Amino acid sequence: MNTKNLIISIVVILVVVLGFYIIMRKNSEAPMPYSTYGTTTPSVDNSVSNNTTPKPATTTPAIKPVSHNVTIQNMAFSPSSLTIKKGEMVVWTNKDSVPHTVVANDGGSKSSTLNPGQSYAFTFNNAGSFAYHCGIHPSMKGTVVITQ
Ligand SMILES: [Cu+2]
Repeated sequence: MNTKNLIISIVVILVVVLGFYIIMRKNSEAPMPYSTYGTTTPSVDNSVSNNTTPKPATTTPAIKPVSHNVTIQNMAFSPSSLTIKKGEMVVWTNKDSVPHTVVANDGGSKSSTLNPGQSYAFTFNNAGSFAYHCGIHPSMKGTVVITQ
């Protein structure tokens, strides 16, 4: 009986001491992550903003070439004469109520029929002069001058 009581009391003491240990550990560990989170969060934010800020600057010119818009409206190309640089793109958009086309005078390139609201894009990789007209309405004329 005495030894049993001793063993039980020792077990109880061990459990209590273990319980204290666990509570002490939780209390001492809890502030640690908070303090480290507090110090790492601003540095993470800085690296993210530093990484994202230059990204658009470097990717934008690589993906998107410079583009110029020519509006097709009131049976005319506007502007009818456009000067661009080699490698740049021209986008013709039909804002008229009838279909039009963009056809090179020398027959080199030709858009499909542009219905109202449709666009045709062409990138000029060679310097020179590109004279064009509407294949449906030959009186509609335009010129793109491509400089080096
Ligand atoms: Cu036309």
